[in-house]
Amino acid sequence: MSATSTKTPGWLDWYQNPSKPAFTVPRGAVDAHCHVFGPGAEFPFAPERKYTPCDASKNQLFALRDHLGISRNVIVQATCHGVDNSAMVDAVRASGGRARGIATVRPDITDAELRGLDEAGVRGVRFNFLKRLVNTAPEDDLAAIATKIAPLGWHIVIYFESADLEELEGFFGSLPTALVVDHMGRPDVTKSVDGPEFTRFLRFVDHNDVWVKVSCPERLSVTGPAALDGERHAYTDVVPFGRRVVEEFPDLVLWGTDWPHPNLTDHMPDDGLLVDYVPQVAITSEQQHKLLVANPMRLYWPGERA
Ligand code: 0GY
Repeated sequence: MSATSTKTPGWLDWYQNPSKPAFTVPRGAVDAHCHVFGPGAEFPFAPERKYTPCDASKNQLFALRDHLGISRNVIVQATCHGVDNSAMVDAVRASGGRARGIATVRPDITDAELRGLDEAGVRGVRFNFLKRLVNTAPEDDLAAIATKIAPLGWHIVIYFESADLEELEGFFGSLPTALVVDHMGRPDVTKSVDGPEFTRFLRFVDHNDVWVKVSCPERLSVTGPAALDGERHAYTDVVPFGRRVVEEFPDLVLWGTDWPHPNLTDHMPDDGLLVDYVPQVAITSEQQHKLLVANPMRLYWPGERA
């Protein structure tokens, strides 16, 4: 690999040999948030990236999918690849219809390029508002992208910090497509689930065309314990937030591993144990089926049987 592929100092690689989950996911389960990184030698990372990861290839992702008992993936363009969607598209194409993609595009993308992405299996774009990940695009540019993708029936995945929702929600409400929020809008889990910040988020979901990923407890947790060493009750401080969203919006929730877990600095979770987090937030088998199968199938494979 070239010198430009030297990993960011302190980078944690994804967990090798994950355990088998104790929780058996329902048949047809979808991992609706994961990424591929490179491999860098084949798909170089973007010059404007904010981090350089380890490789995480499509075949490694598909092996994890099979190991966890999952059927399908939604592969979200990672910021380390910028607007070059080729690694993600290559993975989606190689999945044989078992993956969909979320792209990152510029406002000057042509309709023909968008149709090419759609044909490959892309079903949305991601707007990222985290300053540590991207140089945030002006709202005019994002609105132009939204106008271009809306006729395809795509949606927009939004990634933001909870403290920024107040400023952003007017813009989000003006967008012409469904929205999918990453990681529950990144709540500060040291605050109350009934407090003003999370209440604002729940009302935002209620008043708009919004789906929510109840993902990334490993990123949001402050107290842990971590999904390591056989721990079956990981991330207990995040559970009330996930549970609240699943209970209020059972038909609008999605779940994903977030493999290969970019930018974690504390620990790298065992993905098998991460699956065991699911029944902590989706308690009934009906909730679990909606979260893992029915909802993602409706959004990403409408009309197809799980
Ligand atoms: C996530 C979270 C992160 C990174 C990215 O595309 C990315 O680089 O999404 C993060 O660092 O919080 O969803 O994977």
